[in-house]
Amino acid sequence: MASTRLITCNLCEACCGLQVEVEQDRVTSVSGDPRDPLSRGHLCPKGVAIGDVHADGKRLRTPVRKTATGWQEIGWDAALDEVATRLADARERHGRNSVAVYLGNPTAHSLGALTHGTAFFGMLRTRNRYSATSVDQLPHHLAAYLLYGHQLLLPIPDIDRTDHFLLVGGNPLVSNGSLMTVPDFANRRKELRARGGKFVVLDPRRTETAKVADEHHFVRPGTDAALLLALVRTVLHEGLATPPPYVDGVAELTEAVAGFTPEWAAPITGVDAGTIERLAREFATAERAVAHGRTGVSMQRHGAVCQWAVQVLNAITGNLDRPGGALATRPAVDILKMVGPGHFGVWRSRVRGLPEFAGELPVSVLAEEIETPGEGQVKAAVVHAGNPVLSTPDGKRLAKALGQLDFLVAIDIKVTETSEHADIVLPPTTLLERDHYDLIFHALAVRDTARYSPPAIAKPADARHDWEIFRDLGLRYAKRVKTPLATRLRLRLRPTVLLDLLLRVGPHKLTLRKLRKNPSGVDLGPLAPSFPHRLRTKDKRVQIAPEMMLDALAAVRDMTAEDGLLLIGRRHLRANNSWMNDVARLTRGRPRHHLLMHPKDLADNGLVDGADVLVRSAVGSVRVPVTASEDVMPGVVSLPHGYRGTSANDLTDPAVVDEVSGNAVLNGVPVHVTPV
Ligand SMILES: Nc1nc2c(c(=O)[nH]1)N[C@H]1C(S)=C(S)[C@@H](COP(=O)(O)OP(=O)(O)OC[C@H]3O[C@@H](n4cnc5c(=O)[nH]c(N)nc54)[C@H](O)[C@@H]3O)O[C@H]1N2
Ligand SMILES: Nc1nc2c(c(=O)[nH]1)N[C@H]1C(S)=C(S)[C@@H](COP(=O)(O)OP(=O)(O)OC[C@H]3O[C@@H](n4cnc5c(=O)[nH]c(N)nc54)[C@H](O)[C@@H]3O)O[C@H]1N2
Ligand code: SF4
Ligand SMILES: [Mo]
Repeated sequence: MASTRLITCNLCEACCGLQVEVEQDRVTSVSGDPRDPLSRGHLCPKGVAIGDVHADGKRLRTPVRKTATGWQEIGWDAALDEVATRLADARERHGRNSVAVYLGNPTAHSLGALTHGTAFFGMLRTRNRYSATSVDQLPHHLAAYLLYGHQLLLPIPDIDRTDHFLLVGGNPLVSNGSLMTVPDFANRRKELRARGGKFVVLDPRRTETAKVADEHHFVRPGTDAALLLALVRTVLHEGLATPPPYVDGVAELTEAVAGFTPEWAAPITGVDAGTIERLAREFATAERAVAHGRTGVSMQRHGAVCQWAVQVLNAITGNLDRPGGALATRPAVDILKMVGPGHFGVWRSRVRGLPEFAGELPVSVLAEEIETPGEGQVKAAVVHAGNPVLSTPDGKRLAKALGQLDFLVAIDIKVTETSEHADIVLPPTTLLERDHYDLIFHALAVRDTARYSPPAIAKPADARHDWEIFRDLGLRYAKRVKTPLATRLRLRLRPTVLLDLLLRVGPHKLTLRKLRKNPSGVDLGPLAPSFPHRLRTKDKRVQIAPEMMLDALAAVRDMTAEDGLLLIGRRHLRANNSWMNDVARLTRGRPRHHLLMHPKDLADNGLVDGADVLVRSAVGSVRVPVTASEDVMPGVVSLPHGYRGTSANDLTDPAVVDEVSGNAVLNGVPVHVTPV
């Protein structure tokens, strides 16, 4: 007998409400839930495949241990005992910083990993904490921390009410939005057009999103800081600035950006000076405008300056904290109260001296921290829901380093390019078997809503949820390492008990009961102004020109027009980072991990459309087929990340980071392409 269940998809940031038909433990069909106030019936091909992740024959159902003859299934008690013992041993022998932690992307998409993982990882008290943040959005958090006083106080584009949307380095038609949870982007874009609004995209590739924009301009990868500062300079220089009264430092800013003229930026960025001036004027004079910069401008050499400049552009044009501009959300669970405001550079990495942010080090230093002997060397590691061998710079080197560890445990649903180096893999249940409330992405959405979903499929008796894994690891570890009673008690509470508490003390005073009664979600309304009182800065004011950013301008000023091929990434609607490339439903048709190159560059380099080519960078090479495309800017090649054997991160270089934040530089990587 089939039954219909309502779930919240957690595969990307869009949080779509889905209706799934379930027969025993199988999903037989999936559709969008039209009653969801945020996703409004939207779903994408990955959502359709959510049952395939669950049904995957290669998914681990029990813990496995590596032996000389291959993986051996072991019971939960034996696995958890061994992991807790080995981690405690490493700490006793080599100190607490000898145990590293890497948290991958799905961590942020799991209720139980957030409620219980944070407690367990806190118990390890290591400074060697890493996550996908530093190959993704670290510059956003740093900008929010400096300007608004909290790493998670990220103003979100009010796309449903704006008249002018300027998007730099994002592809929401494919990604479904990022740091801007925006399901159903296609229709929201249509509504913007119907209101008479304008949509402008700046991207080195004419992407799926760029194709539906009113205007698209190619930008040379890694040069957006020059472009954005020239926009800021034009607004200020032409007297178009209308910052809100709680913004300080506009005079210092005006002086600091005086030299960043459109004429200077044009040859560097490839966007002509007249266009830069016009874009600045149109943005500043639109009734309601908002700029948003995403991964294209955060995983690049001046990522922090870019994300700061995006905030500056919104603020000086009066579009910060106003409808149709960028506004702080007011989610049912106030994550600003759960997570600290952040801190920067309180300690530095042992080998290279890169700064921590909010307790994490940039993952670009992980391999060297494992390889380099001495006090504080990483000897053991926990990888949760991550695949850094494919997702972080010079993954090949990291794989080798992981192989040298005394002990590695991976908490993952599969044996992957990363977890294959583990001694033990602990597999949690999948989304369909556990309840879900999106603690993070409700707080980053273009509309305030709240949705709780109970499990759609009962978990087998011997399976463990991720929170149960953390609970059982934590309680075992606490037998070896002195642990506060509060932590031990917290580990024993179910995530839903914590969730109910958080909802009750949240700004909307909701309860789990109320959410259970409204399985398609509760609408809490459009984003609303809340500054300056919700600012977390000490004086409730915004210092728009923080010293750290002004200091960083010197390096931007040194930029010159350069040639040579630069590598950028690419996402596909039917792929999800490194881990859904083996779902049959999604991978039918032509392979899509080819290199895109402009026909002129093909000819200049003596290459043939469709042939295999060798892409070489400072750290490595990959062999892939090349496809001619006028959709990439001349001088740019594009390769998606996340593919075994042709990993883009065999080309990216951990030695090169955004000098301000330490974020990896994954876009704008110098490469040579030759025939094979
Ligand atoms: N060159 C280049 N590199 C990039 C990027 C790029 O654009 N270009 N993008 C970067 C970005 S934005 C990100 S976020 C990172 C992602 O980097 P990572 O988070 O390191 O990698 P993912 O590919 O997301 O791997 C997720 C892992 O979690 C496992 N998993 C899935 N569901 C669950 C679950 O419920 N529980 C557990 N425990 N495990 C689960 C999957 O099997 C997979 O192994 O990659 C970054 N790397
Ligand atoms: N289908 C699908 N959806 C996803 C994911 C996925 O793998 N597949 N991953 C999820 C994750 S973890 C994230 S973080 C989000 C990312 O969400 P987005 O950032 O919206 O997604 P991307 O496709 O990486 O978009 C980055 C864009 O930046 C452009 N770009 C590259 N270099 C530069 C540059 O130097 N300057 C400028 N201006 N642009 C540049 C690229 O061409 C690309 O179009 O997507 C999420 N959603
Ligand atoms: S857009 Fe994202 S949340 Fe929505 S169905 Fe697709 S993967 Fe799931
Ligand atoms: Mo990401």
